[in-house]
Amino acid sequence: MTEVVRLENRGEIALIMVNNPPVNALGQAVRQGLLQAFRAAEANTAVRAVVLACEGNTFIAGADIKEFGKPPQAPGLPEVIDAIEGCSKPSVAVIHGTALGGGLEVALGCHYRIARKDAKVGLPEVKLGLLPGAGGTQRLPRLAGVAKALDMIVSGAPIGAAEAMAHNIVDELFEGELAEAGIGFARRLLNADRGPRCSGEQTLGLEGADNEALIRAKRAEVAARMPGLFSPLRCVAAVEAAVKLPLAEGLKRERELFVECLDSPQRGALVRAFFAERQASKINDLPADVKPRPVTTAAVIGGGTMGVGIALSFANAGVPVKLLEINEDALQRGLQRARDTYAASVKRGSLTEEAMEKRLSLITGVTDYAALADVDLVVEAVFEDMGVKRQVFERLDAVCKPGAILASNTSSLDLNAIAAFTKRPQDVVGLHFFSPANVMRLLEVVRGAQTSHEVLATAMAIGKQLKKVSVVVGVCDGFVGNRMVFQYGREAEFLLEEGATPQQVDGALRTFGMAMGPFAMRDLSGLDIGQAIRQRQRLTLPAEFELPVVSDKLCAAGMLGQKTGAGFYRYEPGNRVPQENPTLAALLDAASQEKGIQRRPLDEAYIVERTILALVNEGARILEEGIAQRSSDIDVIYLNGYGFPAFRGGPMFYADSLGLDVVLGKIEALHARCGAWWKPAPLLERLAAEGRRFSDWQPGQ
Ligand code: T1G
Repeated sequence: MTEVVRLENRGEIALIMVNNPPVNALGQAVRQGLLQAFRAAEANTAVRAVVLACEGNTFIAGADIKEFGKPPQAPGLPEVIDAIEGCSKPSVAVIHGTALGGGLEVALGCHYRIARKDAKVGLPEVKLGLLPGAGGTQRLPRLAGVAKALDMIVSGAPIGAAEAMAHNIVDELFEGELAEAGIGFARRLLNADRGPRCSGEQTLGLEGADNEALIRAKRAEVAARMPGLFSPLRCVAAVEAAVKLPLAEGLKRERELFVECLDSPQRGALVRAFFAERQASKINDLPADVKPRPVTTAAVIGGGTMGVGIALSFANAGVPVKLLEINEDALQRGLQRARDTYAASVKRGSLTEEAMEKRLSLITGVTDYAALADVDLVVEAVFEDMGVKRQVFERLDAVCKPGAILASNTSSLDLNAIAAFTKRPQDVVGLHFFSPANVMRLLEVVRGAQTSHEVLATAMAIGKQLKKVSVVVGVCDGFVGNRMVFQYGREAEFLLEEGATPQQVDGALRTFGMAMGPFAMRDLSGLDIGQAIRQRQRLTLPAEFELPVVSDKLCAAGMLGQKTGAGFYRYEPGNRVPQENPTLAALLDAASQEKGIQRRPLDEAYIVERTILALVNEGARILEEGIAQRSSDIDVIYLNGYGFPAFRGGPMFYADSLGLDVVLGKIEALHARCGAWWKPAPLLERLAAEGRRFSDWQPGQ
């Protein structure tokens, strides 16, 4: 065996335990150990059955993702699973935690499976740009049926143990100790004289449905809903092979398709995104011994859209939260908004009435600051005005207990100035949620100049508790996400003055993979927000930094986007689908004439270059100023808060994939053509000259 796989004989039953923290990933030593252990059990005549279980929090959670892209090391996982399935003695996989990817495939190679009631099983490979490459696409349909297999493999979403049992993936549920449950089940198999049962030989799942139709429908669904993604269609093709081919040939076809996915650039981007999200939780200069403060009660100031969304986030995480508004009427509106939000989830079936009431019971409405004296954390979510922020933070400073953390949800104001309103700047931090705060996973944790290590660690811990993807950012106008999106939106608007329409710009960026085009996004958030920022910037911007005029003209005409029924697009009452705004063409002509621009058709590549490279250039400045710790943090922000396509890895990863010399060349050409905004960031120039990538760069280099 190896140090990560242990074999012990419990009478006539061989117990194989995997112990490869933190998630029992199937690294080479685990594969080697499993192969040796099953061969030893096979050879031992005293052994009549085999039980496979894992130490730690979970059954095997998949292949070792860190191995992808490196030369394969024997034994391969398919070889290990063949040995398991081919064992002449019945084997039982004991599942707890999350049996994912190769972990579930190992379990499917075992002859029987039992699962702890709170366990989950899944095949999330598609989220990494892959497909199950060790028999999952062939064995799962044979057990669970083609429809269920297609859903699980194409979505990558795990299912609970009970659902797995309902679909023949798991034979029995258990509670309590793993090895005992497995050995007990194995003994009952032997007593009932039940031997090996190979999943690969099951046919029940392939019968009784029009599998061809199911596959056609899923293929059409993937083509419509996941344009641009490489692996989902290959997932469908692999399941189709299970329907059409015997197991051995199906496994070969699966392996071919798996290698196609492994070699695709999308796998590289998606795997990097997986690790980038986990890397973002690490703070470079935070001493290892810093412990977060306990947060058992919270409060939110402001019952508007953001404030209620934040309060819901705490309630969803089981944290009691007080919602403070300035008067009873405003408070009741806020509490009603909370109830309505949950009621919509109940109506959709994604929340039970009971869960809704339980969560609502965690939200207490108050109007008196004195009620906040005992809370551990307060998040201010009031109007974006420094005068209002000052009033709130002075009150909080006077009322809240020593050690309470005072957080601001400000999206662009100076957190250091806000901290200065208090006598405890070390306890002030920014928690920038994204609307809707109870849905969006991204949380920018804004580190003030005086924010203490402990408060920063606590902010990251509360972000994880709220199931957010937390990224530490520094203090500047717009932090990271909004600072970059301002450049992106401005360039998109300049394109309207040069000759494009909103439909063309949004269409080009949707084709690139953005979840939403910039103009549909701005109509959603409201054009007046950008107008306020532009007005503030006009006071300080040097003359050579001109601004576009189209959205100002729309604001002047009262067209602020969805909330007024028209902006860059027109909206029918109660309908959010963007339609052409018939008054826009004249307005675009006026804007172009005002700028002395002869309108001309623009191609998609130019539209993508003008907008995406604007993100990259600003991201390089953000890195150099130390506002973000690493380029992958910027990418995590864009993947989780701005709809950047995960299969492209994020703006900085995308630039690295183009090559920074190529990116610099394009930005220099735009600088010559479009002026001051396009001055290449010095870091970009340096890295390009040195032949390096953003992902190679560390602060201070
Ligand atoms: N390989 C390597 N490292 C992994 C890993 C994996 N599969 N899963 C997690 N880690 C690391 C992670 O980087 C982090 O490291 C630590 O473990 C804790 O992770 C052949 C080809 C299991 C639900 O996609 O979904 O099998 O930051 O913070 O919140 O067909 O990890 O501590 O240094 O996420 O408790 C398929 C991916 C692989 C599962 C646990 N499997 N992992 O969540 O902890 S492809 C997956 C997860 C495959 C086969 C194919 C989650 C989790 P560090 P964490 P968590």
